[in-house]
Order: sequence, then C-alpha cells, then structure tokens
Amino acid sequence: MTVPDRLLDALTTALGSAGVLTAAASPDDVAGHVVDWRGAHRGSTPAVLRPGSTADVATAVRLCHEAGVALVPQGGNTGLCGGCVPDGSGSQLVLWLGRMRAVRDVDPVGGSATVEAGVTLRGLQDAAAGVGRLFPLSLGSEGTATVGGVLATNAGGTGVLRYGMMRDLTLGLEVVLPDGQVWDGLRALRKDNTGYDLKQLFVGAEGTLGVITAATVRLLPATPARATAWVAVHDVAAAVALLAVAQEHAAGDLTTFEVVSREAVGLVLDHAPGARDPFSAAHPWYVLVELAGSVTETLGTRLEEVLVAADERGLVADAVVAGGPAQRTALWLLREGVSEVQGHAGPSLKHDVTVPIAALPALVAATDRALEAVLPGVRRITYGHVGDGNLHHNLSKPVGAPDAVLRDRADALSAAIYDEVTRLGGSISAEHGLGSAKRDLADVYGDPVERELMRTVKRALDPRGLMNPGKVV
Ligand code: FAD
Ligand code: 2HG
Ligand code: ZN
Repeated sequence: MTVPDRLLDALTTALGSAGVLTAAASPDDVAGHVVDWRGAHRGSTPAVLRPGSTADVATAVRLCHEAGVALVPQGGNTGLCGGCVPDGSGSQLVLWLGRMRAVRDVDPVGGSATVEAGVTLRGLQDAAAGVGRLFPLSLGSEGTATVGGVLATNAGGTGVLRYGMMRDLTLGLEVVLPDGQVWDGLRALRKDNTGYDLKQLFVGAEGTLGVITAATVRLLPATPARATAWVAVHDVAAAVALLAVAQEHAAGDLTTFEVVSREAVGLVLDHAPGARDPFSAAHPWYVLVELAGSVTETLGTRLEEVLVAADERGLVADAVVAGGPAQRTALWLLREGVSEVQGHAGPSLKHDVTVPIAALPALVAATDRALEAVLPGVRRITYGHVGDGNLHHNLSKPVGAPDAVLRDRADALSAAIYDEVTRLGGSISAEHGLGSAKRDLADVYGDPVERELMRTVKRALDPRGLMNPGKVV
C-alpha cells in the first residue's frame, strides 16, 4: 500500500513542520535515512518522522496505527543487520528518534541515569562521567549509536566480559506501544519482582514490539585507572589459555579481552591513519587486554603478573604494555579500527557468531578448512570479543579477485561458518541482532519452538504487524 497524503498531513499538523521530512520536499535528507551505515541495506520511504517528545511519538504511532501504516524506528543508523532501514516498497515511514536528546536525571548516589532514546551512547557516558560515575557499555560506534538503538539491539562491545550487555545495565524503560499507548516503566529499582520483566521484552527486539523513548540505566563507580597490553600469540588456543591466566591473576579488574587476526590488523595498518605496528615482526593473532580500576600502580602490577605467568606457560610470542594514554589509544586503534577499514578489502560478508569460549579454537580451525574448500584464498578478517566467546568471523574476497566472487559464493561461505557454529552449540548472532539480514537464517538455525514463541509475542503486542515489519520474526 502507499502512504496516504492525508496521514502525512495529519502527522505534519501534530508534529509540526520540523517533525516531518518528506522525500518530495527534502530528498537528500531523507536519502540518508534509507540506507544503513555500510551501504549494504537500502530501501525507500515517503517521509521521515522526527518526534521531539514522548507525546509526539505516541501521537505519530497512534495515527499510523489507525491508518495501517508501518513504522521503522531509527536512531544512529549504525546497526549492522539492516534492521534500521525501511524495505523497498515505499510504504513504510521512518521514525527517527535523534531529536529526543534530553538527559532527564542523573543520580550518582542511587547509581542511575534516565535519558531519552536519541542521546548518543557517548552522551550517556559523558553524563555519567559528569557526576564521577561510569556507564560502561562501549562500542566503536558510540559517538553515533543512540541509547534507543543500543537497547533495541541489546548491544555488547568491549566491556561485556566485566559489565554485561545493554540488557544487564537496564533498570527501566519508557515505551510507546504499537497502538500508541505509553508504558511508563522508568523505574530505577534494583529489586522489583512484580511479575514478568517486561522491559527485557523490548531490549533486543530491534524495534519490532514498540518504540523505546527513554531508559533508566545503571551507573557504576568510575574506574579512572587503566592498564593495557597488546599481546602477540601463536593461535586462538593460546588466546583462550591467556584468558584463563588473566582471569586467575586479575579477575576483578579484567575489563577487555579482544582478539584480532593478522589479516585484520594488516588492514588497519594499511588503511587507518596513524596506525603503527608495535612489534618488528608479524604474528598470526593478537590480544588486547585491559584492566580498569582506581589505582594505576596496582593495575600495572597485576597486568605484569598476568604477562609473566602467561609467558612462563609459553603463551606469549611478544607483548607491549601501554606506557600512557597516547600509546593506549594507538593499541586500541589496532582493534577498534577493523570495522571501519574492512571496506578497503571490498564488500564484506559479516558473521557475528558465538560459541562456548573453549570451542573457539575448534571453530577457527574447522571453518578455516571449510571456507578454503568453498573459495580458495577467501580472506578471514576475524576478530572480536574472545572473553565473551564472540567472534566477528568476517570475510572478504581473495586478493585480486572481482567483488562478484564473494557474492556468488556467499551462501556456501556463510553455511560453512553457521553449520560449524551450530555443531559447537553456538549462535548465529552474538550481539548485532537479526534485522532483515538474518531473520530467515534464524528460522533455519534456531529452535522452532523458540521461533514460534517469538511470533506469538509479536502477534500479541503488534497484531497488525506495523512495528518494523520484516525484521527479526
Ligand atoms: P539503529 O542502527 O538506528 O537501529 C538499530 C535497530 O534498533 C533497528 O532495528 C531499529 O529499528 C531499532 N531501534 C533504533 N532505535 C530504536 C528505538 N528508540 N526504539 C525501538 N527500536 C529502535 N554492536 C555491538 O553490539 N558491539 C560492538 O562492538 C559494535 N561495534 C560497532 C562498531 C561500528 C563501527 C559500527 C558501525 C557498529 C557497531 N555495532 C556494535 C552495531 C550496533 O548494533 C549499533 O552500533 C547500535 O547498537 C545501534 O544503535 P543505533 O542508534 O545506530 O540504532
Ligand atoms: C566490533 O566489535 C563490532 O568491532 C563491529 O561489533 C563488527 O563490523 C563488524 O563486523
Ligand atoms: Zn563486536
């Protein structure tokens, strides 16, 4: 169906002219909302709605519900599964939350903050830091990704090992339901056993059950001190063994434990401005280890203990400890830079997979063989959150091959990875979600009872199927 003009008129009357951007009047501005960050998912829409308040969102959702028009919630548009863009039919409206940027409350003693959905993740971190507290979720996209988006995708990042994912940091939500009702669940309570934990339904739902307009999240004591090492290891088994050593010697302070393959580091060195290899020789794998706490000297000693113990067990090929903030930033670039530079190797096939940590070496070994059999020379740009059992097992075409090679073999390459992940008891989406990209794969690899239960929830909350249709279920 097409979006009726009278709906767009009613929306403009309700939200004001700043609240509705039409493709007819502002084609360039609207164009930025119909394609995702990577340019991998593209759709179309006659208009982008830009509500400035929860009341605006409720009105817009109610009007669309009455007209039977579908909505696609959107925040920073940094999602990696196509969940944030409309389909190509031109019959879906984008609901952009980026104007809702108020920090409603920050409570350092109670350890909570309440912010609106359009506040960026960095804005939330800064609000916490402003009162001497920490909001610990951290992602490469944190300058653009919004609180609504990281909630809707249940984002993870580089601090999950210590602090958990977004759902673990959420105390309460305010949500506009698919018919326009507002659910005010903004409670900062640590204990609240009054039935189903409804907020958790909306976290990770990718905008398919309602629009998150605000959230109350946990704040933690600040950890101003850091100790960071970049460690070269022979293989993923050594990285996993190093994780065990780090947990033995620094468990309470261990915040980040990330692995990066040489292929991935090589791309950063070639393409990220300012990137530099701290070692004189290349190594097959690297680990970024970071401890965080309050006393620099204590952390430094603990990190030293980790490295000495690992070296005694023959796990370390080379290692460097950051001597100060500039060197720390340089080491982080070798890890955080990968996502941004992979495009230089051509189009990518992303696999955000997870298996039990102990199975990571088997996963890499088995998929190395299987991928090579499908497409000899295919580049494994593998890296990720080993401390969480989560690898970004991303692929690029063989050096010198045309882009089409990867596209033509895409299904077989992905199956080589997902089959092995499933055999090892893992999941085909660790932290990025399903969106439109992995919805059908979830039906293939997921448990049928679980998938049907999800459809039952979707039907119960959104019987007309107007909230981000075609995504997740
Ligand atoms: P969008 O991309 O706009 O939307 C994402 C999904 O959420 C869509 O389905 C959308 O419909 C829905 N949505 C958005 N806002 C709302 C709302 N208010 N209410 C309901 N639904 C909503 N992810 C990780 O987990 N870990 C990482 O380490 C990580 N690193 C990244 C690094 C880079 C460079 C990039 C580009 C992405 C990375 N991501 C990572 C992906 C991550 O999913 C997004 O960065 C973020 O969580 C999405 O936030 P957003 O505001 O951009 O949401
Ligand atoms: C990361 O950990 C992100 O850097 C992005 O989750 C992963 O781009 C990717 O595939
Ligand atoms: Zn990640």
